[in-house]
Amino acid sequence: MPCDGNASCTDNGRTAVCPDPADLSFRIATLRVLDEQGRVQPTAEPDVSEAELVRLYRAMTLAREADQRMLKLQRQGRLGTFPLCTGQEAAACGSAFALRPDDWYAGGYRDLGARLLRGEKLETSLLYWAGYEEGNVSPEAGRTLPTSAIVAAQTLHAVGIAYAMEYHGERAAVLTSLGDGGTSEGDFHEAMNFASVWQAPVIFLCVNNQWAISMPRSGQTRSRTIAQKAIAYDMPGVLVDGNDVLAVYQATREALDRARAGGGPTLIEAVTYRLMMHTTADDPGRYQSESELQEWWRRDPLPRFRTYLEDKGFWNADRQASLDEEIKAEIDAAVQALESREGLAPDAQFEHVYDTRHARLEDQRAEFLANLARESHHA
Ligand SMILES: Cc1ncc(C[n+]2csc(CCOP(=O)(O)OP(=O)(O)O)c2C)c(N)n1
Ligand SMILES: [Mg+2]
Repeated sequence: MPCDGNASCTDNGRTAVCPDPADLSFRIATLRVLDEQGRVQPTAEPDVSEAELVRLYRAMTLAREADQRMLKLQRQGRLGTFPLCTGQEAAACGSAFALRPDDWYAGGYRDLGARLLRGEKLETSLLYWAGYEEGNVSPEAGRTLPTSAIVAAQTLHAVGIAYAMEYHGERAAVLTSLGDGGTSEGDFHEAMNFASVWQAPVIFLCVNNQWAISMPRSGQTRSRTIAQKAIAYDMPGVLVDGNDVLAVYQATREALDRARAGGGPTLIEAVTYRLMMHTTADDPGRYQSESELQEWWRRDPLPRFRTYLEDKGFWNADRQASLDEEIKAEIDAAVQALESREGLAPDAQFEHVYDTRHARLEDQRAEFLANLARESHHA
């Protein structure tokens, strides 16, 4: 149950994570299950089996380790530019963990853990960021849309799907995720509006990582919370500690249950932090304060969830060691599969734009190839 701000949100770190509900002139439900040390608030603890909790922890760990390996690959020129998800595993994994296979998922570009939980192979994610069209296709992930690099566009797709399901009488729901910067896009507001008008079964998860590239959240909106934007659309808005995987799971689960039962959309704000660069093409040292970064590393969602699992007797150093080995082997295999592929032609970017070849695009391709030939001649 979302608390009223009194029960599970009273530890010292809370005000740095989300505003005190008492400071707001309206009511926004807030939710936290694990405090920053990983201690559980028993009345808020969701009922999840040991095996399922371990599956969730594994997905978070795989996302973190894959992210860090991808960074090395990119630095070695073996992978394209990509956005890092380190620090945001609880938001991505906790939300996707609440989905059923017959629900849809329409994510953004920083949701690796969610895609893995949906069943996408790591190799497919690597193919996407290496520029292969096949990276857009992951039948193993079921009802999961391809990665959206267009900020907030996926929220419209999600509402369309949710409306169609409602129309056909399907009792399933859609989860879409976007960033704090995405809430400045018209697409987001159009999506929220029609989701509400149609009472479509869709959950908007805003992963507030405090930054839109170098633009801080304060330069994005004057709203004290992003969750409160739900009020304008007359839908529930929930503020969760986005580094608390159980809180994200619980909030998403309740919103999904409500949506499937005909209760309409929900906006969830998961407050977290981008611990690495925006993408590998960014240098956050130019705009991010070191002390703020350190403050958020202290709230790292992974050790926090691990402490919870250890306290329950579900986890220990031996299990961690074998998981680390298993994950390393999985990542090695995915990288090997990527690198055993034939390389992409330099003009591969001109394929797949249209179903049939388009004269103007073909002119651009010819110009591009001519430039490339000229440059390599000079070199
Ligand atoms: C429609 C659109 N405008 C601009 C961009 C360029 N762009 C890529 S990521 C980004 C920042 C988005 O920030 P946020 O929504 O907070 O997500 P985050 O990257 O922090 O996860 C921008 C402006 C884009 N991809 N799509
Ligand atoms: Mg952001």
